[in-house]
Formats: sequence, structure tokens, C-alpha cells
Amino acid sequence: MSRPWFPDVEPIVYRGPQSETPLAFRWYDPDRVVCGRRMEEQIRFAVAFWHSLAWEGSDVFGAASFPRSWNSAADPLAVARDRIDAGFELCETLGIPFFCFHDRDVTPDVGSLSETNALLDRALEHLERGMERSGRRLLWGTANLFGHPRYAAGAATNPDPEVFAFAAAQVKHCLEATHRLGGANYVLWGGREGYETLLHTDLRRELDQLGRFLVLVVEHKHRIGFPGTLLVEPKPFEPTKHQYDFDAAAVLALLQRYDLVGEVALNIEVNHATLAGHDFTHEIAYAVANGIFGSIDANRGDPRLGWDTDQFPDDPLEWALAWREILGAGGMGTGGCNFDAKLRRQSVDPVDLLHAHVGGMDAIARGLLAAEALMADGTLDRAVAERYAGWEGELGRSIRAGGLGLPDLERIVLERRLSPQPRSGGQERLENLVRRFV
Ligand code: XLS
Ligand code: NI
Ligand code: NI
Repeated sequence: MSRPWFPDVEPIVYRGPQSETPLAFRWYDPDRVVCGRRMEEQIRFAVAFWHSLAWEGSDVFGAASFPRSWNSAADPLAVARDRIDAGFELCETLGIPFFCFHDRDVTPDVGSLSETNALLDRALEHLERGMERSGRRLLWGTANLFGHPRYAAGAATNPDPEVFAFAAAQVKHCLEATHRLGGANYVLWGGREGYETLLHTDLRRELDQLGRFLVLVVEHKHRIGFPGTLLVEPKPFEPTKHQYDFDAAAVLALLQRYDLVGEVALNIEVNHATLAGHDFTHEIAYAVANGIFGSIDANRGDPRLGWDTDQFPDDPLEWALAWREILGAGGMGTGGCNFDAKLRRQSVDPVDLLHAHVGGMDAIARGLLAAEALMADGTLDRAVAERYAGWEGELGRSIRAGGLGLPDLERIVLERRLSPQPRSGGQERLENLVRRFV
């Protein structure tokens, strides 16, 4: 493998927790079997094209701080090819099996939909060849329905039906491309599907529009026979003040209302969970409990910055708790861990991308190993089972079965002179227990 974009870097390998080599894995050991699967297959890491290849360090206050050589060609198709090549080189250097992209991460909007699609398709031919050569796979594709000014007032939830139509056409093309590339999932993140003010917003109408849009995407998935999973990615706000896919619970309500349960699952992002005021683990547990867990966007926020800072993961404890939920649900399924994470603006060297991914991969892998050990130990699971043991007894089972009304329960309390006593939840003991494994 020639390495024109990340020269002087050898493929990064596992060297164990004691290694002092900066670009080495201390915990991520792709061939190690964890809970019945090789780590690589259990985690399913993906590189995000937008943050790691297209983005060059601009923020709302300043311009690009690390122009990338792979983005410097004059012609958009040449940029796309270089960017794709750099992307596969990044994946191969890191041993990352998957990637994710938005249509506009590959080629820009060049005016009319037909010209834009034609340009994208030519770039995707190059992508397809790179996939064959490198053996890398597509975790998910998605359409960028938030960057272009036409989407300033939303895509599906726009007050103008022509924008809805445009967004639908864009998603049709991107879903078909994802299908052609063998994508495991297709993601819808409703960046501007929300409102800035209720003063000019017909909320009921916009929810119906969003529901209609999702139904159209589901219909088209079946029409073309796309076997992957459709995923909605919750986020509470940013860019809009309020987004309709606020959190896992809000998306579940949408899916129920528009009869889409069983058709659409969730792509849960760490920093979106925390922005919504939840722990990451809560969002996963909520999705798992409702049968809609799909995939993960791995990153983290900053506890003192209230926006989507998209930093690379660094907390094995947070990931251990997340993995416990995911493994409990049978694993990732078609999903995976996509690094929807970006460098800090001062990390101007391409090699910083490698350090960032290595750290993130190790944090996630270490969490996975901790979750496996915690589950094998069994104390925590037993504590939970004991806490609810009463519900497996005669009274608990009868209540759950639905055979007892309020008068029956009153009679039971009076006849048996019930006087339930508080029992310790043992939280501190369990927190100490978990710490032993991380
Ligand atoms: C933005 C989202 C975005 C989606 C894909 O906050 O995380 O990156 O993952 O459109
Ligand atoms: Ni994301
Ligand atoms: Ni995000």
C-alpha cells in the first residue's frame, strides 16, 4: 500500500497496554474475541468523511485552519478522487473496516439536481473501485439536507413543498447510491427539521410533513430492495433552536405516530444525548428497551460548552456502560461505531487525525473489554435481578398479567396487612463494583 497522504506512518497495530509507542493500540486488538465475536466485528468502527476528510478546521468564528492537500485540486471531481483516496488510506492505516459519508462530502452542489447527481455518480465510481481495492465497506450513507441555503427553513418540514420535493429527490438518489455501494444502513439526521421560533411555525403541520417524508423513504427502501437499516439520528437542537428528533423518546413518538415502528431504528450520538440532558447510556438503554437501537455516532461533548463539540471519545467508563446495554441486546446488528468526531482547530497536522482515532478506538475497546468482564462476573446483573425479585413472585406476576384491579390490590393490602419496607439500592456499592472492571 503506498501512503501518499499520510507518509511516514506505518499501519497501526495492537501493542498492548504497556506500549509506549504513541501510534499503537493499547486496547483495540481486532482479532481478540469478545463476547463471541472478534473485536473488529463486535465494534465495527467507521471513519466519517465529513469531519475527517472534508472539514478543514473552520468554525463560526474563523476560516479553515488546516487546509488538506487532498482537498486542494482545482476541479471538484479531482478533489473527490483525492479525498476518497485519502479516506481509504486513513481507514487502512488505522485498520478501520467501514466509512460513512454524506452525498455532499464527496462532491458539491453544482446548481441543478441533474448536474449535481451526475458529478456525484462519477465520484462514486471512484469510491466503488477504492472499496474493492481496499476491502473497506460502507456503514451508512446520508444526504446533506442542511447545508445548502434552500434548506434554511428545513427540508421535509419546510413551509415550501418545492423544498420538500427537492429533499425527497436528493434522498432518493443518495439512498440508491448507498444501496449500490452495499451500505449496511441509511441515516436521516434532521439538522434543520425543527424551528427557530413558534411565532411563524405550524408545529402540527411540520410533524406531519416529517412523518410523510419518513414514510416515503421507507416505501422507496422497499421499492429498490435495500436490505440495510433506516436510521434516524436524534439531536435536540443546533442548528435550530428545537429539533423534532430531539431524543430517542421523541423519535419513538414520531415512529409510533406515523406507523413506522419496525421500519426505522436510531443512530445514537454521544454528544447529542448529553445535549438533550441525558447520559449516552440512557439513550441506548431507551432505544434497546423499545427495540429501536441501530448504530452509534461516537464522540463526546465538553461539560462546560453547551454545543456539539464532537470531540473524540476518551472515557472507557462511559463506553463500558454503553456496551453493557448493546451486548445485552445482542450486539451491533447492522450498526457500528462511526467517529462523528473532529479534531480541535489547532491540531493542524494530518497525523493528528491518526492520534485522535487511536485514542477513540482504545477508549471504546477498553469499555468493551470492561463490559465483558463485568457481565462475566455477574454481580451487577444479579443485583438488578434481586432488586426486582418480587415481580417474579405471585403478587408481582399477577399484577403484570393484568388480572388485578385497584379494588383487588386494596383487598390484598388489607388482608395481608402489607407494610413494605425500604431496601437499600446499594448504588455506591455498585459504582465501586463497576470501577473494578474499568
Ligand atoms: C450533526 C450530526 C451529523 C450526522 C450526519 O450534529 O451528528 O454529523 O451524524 O448528518
Ligand atoms: Ni452524528
Ligand atoms: Ni453531531
